[in-house]
Order: sequence, then C-alpha cells, then structure tokens
Amino acid sequence: MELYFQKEAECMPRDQIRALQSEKLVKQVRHVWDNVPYYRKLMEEKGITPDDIKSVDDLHKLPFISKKDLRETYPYGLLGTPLSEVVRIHSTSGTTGKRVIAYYTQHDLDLWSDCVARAIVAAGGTKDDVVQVCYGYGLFTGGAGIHDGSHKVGCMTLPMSSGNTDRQIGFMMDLHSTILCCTPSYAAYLGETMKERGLTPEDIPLKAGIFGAEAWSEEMRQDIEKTMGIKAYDIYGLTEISGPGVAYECSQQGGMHINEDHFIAEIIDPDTGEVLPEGAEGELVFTTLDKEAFPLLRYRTRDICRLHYERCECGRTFVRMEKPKGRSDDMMIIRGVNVFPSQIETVLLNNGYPANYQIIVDRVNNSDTLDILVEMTPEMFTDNLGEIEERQKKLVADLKDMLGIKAVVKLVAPKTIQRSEGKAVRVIDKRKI
Ligand code: DLL
Repeated sequence: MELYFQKEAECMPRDQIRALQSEKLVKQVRHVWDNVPYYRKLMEEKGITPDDIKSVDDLHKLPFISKKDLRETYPYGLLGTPLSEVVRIHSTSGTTGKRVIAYYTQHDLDLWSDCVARAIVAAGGTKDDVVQVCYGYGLFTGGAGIHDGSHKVGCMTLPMSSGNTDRQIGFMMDLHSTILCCTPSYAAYLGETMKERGLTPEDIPLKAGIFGAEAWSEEMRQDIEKTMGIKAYDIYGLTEISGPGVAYECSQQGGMHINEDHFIAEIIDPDTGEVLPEGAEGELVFTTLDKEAFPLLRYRTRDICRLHYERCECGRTFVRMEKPKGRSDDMMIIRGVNVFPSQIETVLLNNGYPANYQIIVDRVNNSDTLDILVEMTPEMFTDNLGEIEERQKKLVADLKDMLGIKAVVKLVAPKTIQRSEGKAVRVIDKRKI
C-alpha cells in the first residue's frame, strides 16, 4: 500500500496544482518586489511590475536568476525578510567560487522538513523506522535537512554525519537502522566495507536507502541494492531552493516527484533561455512559491534533465524529473565533444566495475587528453598483465562507442582511489582554459 505524508497535497489534481501555483506565484512576486531591491531592479530592467504576473502563464515574463547573481549579492543582498526573522543558514561548498548562503525563517524550515518527510514516507518510512543520517551535518543541507524530515515523520533519527565507516556499521547493526541516508558514493563505500567484514544482505537490518546530492546511475543503484539488500531511492535538492527534498522518488521509481505545491519547475534551453516543451531535455529552472527569507524566481540550476507529466501509478500527481544526467557546468568539452561523467560511469558499471574511478583531463601540445583511472574489484585483481591489458582495451572500445572519442584507461588495484564520505570528486580538469 502506498503511503503519503501529506496526501492532499501530493495527490492534488493537476488543475488544482496550477491554480495553487498561480495564487502563490502572485504573492511571491509581490514579496520580492517589496522586499528585495535587487529583484525589483531586475524586474524594472525587464519592464515588468508585479501587476504583470497574474498566473503561472506569466512566469516566462520574469527574469532568470543564476548563481552569478547570488554571488554578486553575497551575503545579504537577496534576503527577503529582516535578519531578526532568520533562524538558520546553510551554504554551498563553494568549490567553484564564492559560497552561496541560503537563509531560512522558521516557516521556511517547516516547509522544507515537510518536503523531506514526504520523501521518507515515499521510501516506506514510518515512525517505527530508524533513520541513519550520514550526510554531512553543518553548512551542507544534507544532514540537517534529512534530520528534520525524519523527526517530522517520527522516526528514531541517528545524527551520524559522514565518515567513520566502522562506527556507522556498528551503530547500524546495534540499533537496527532500517533507512540509510547518504550520498550514493558513500553508500557504495559502506556496502563495499560491509562485504569486506563478511556481512551479507541478510545480516544488514536496512530495508531502504535515500541517496542523493550527486548524480548516480541506474547501474550504481542496482549495485548498492544488491550489496545491502535494500531498495535505493533517489532524492534531489539544492541549497539555493532549500536542500534535499525538492524532489523525491516513490515506490514506482520512475523519476522524482517535484514538490510542486512549493516550487514551479521549468525546462529551458541552456543556451537561449527559451522554455522548452514538455518532455524535452534541458536545464531545470525553479521558482520558489512560499519562501520568506530566500525567495528565488526562475533560478537556473544548471542541472540537465527532462520532466514527465504522465500519471504515476503511485497516485501522486506531482510532475517527475528524471535523474539529472549531470550539470551543464559538469559537462566537459574534450576535443570538441561534450562528455558527461555519468556517461563514463555507465560504461564502467556495465562492465562490472564499481563506481570508483577518476577522470583526469589535461591539455598536452594543444590537444585534450582524457585519462580514466578505474579501480578493479578484489575478485578481478590479477598480476596477469595480458589480462589487464585485454580488460583495458574492452573499456577503451566501449567508451569510444559511448563518447565518440578515445580515452586512455588505466586499471588500478583495489582501494587505491580515495573514497569520499560526501559528494565524490570524480573529475580533475588540469586544463588552464
Ligand atoms: O546536494 C542537497 C541534497 C542533499 C540533495 C542531500 C539530496 C540529498 P547542494 O550541495 O547545493 O545541495 O548541491 C546541489 O547537487 O544542483 C545537483 O547538481 C546535485 N544533486 C543533488 N541531488 C541530486 C540527485 C544538495 N539526486 C546540486 N541526482 C544539484 C543528481 C543531484 N544530482
């Protein structure tokens, strides 16, 4: 039986969702106009006022906002309330520039935890569950966000944070954790370590995992499910929009339902900004509908995916987003060809390599090089150089089929590529361009 956390919202007829979004959009636009001078200026530059926005049909009139605007207005320029109303902040890791800070009022935190609670219930969670949260706690939204959602469902919540793998496994076994929450790469590492400790799926008390914060493939899902004997659910979100729980998977696992009573999703052409028709692949754009402290209209996520509006068997009516196949800013252009790390991962997993790999891109004599270090499993490991060479050749051929360009593949011994406790760092781009 399918369970819901807030059935009325999650299963609302689509015409009602649209009416609700229109009503909220009008208010959210008025809120930013009245309270965020930066937004008022952007709207004035486009020649519009709140009176021009009467429903979702007018959304396209609004200007986009991007990470660049968030950086320019750092730290307080987009705040929609007095600071005295703000009760918490979170922040992005800032690996590609200045950090972005997101602000939350108590109301914002309440709505966010509802979104996460929906995800936990959709993954089969009830108050009888023990939820082990090994996303990082702190500025990252993963730990605190899942934690609050788990409380809301009434689950016993283990605030483990990331790392200390032996302690994670110890608590899991002793306290009978039933739902594991972490990045998929850490889940894979935990699974690998459990296997090494001689634990089989029957020994592991978990029934489900809620994994997100980075791109992961269907093959990786199957791998984790098999090792731990669980059902692995995807969860999506980003700091700017709230954190985990912007979208979540249901029992059907045919894409992640976007919490459309709180966010409007659009797909645009990343080059022209044109809104694309239903089902087209493009950049995901979100408009928040209820946020007080950090409202964002038409925020460009850089995540590339498709939206599906067909009915879902689970009964939820919210649109589903496909797993993002990567970010437009993750995309590497190597010798003129667009390459996503997820394509490389798919080839490796199809060939039986778990997702421990590193992609190194460089430029030598004005030509791009693509080197991929791939870890062998202990079962594959051999000192028969001929066999290793054959395996490498097979990967090079499959990668050429997938990407259209030649890569240099080097198989390396088990456990030689550093594991990540949070988001995995898969790509090292040494080109100075
Ligand atoms: O990663 C929030 C989060 C925490 C989501 C825990 C899920 C679980 P940021 O650090 O701001 O927030 O990174 C956001 O991560 O734009 C995507 O590129 C990527 N991302 C998040 N979830 C997924 C997912 C959190 N399920 C950025 N699949 C987003 C693919 C994801 N990419």
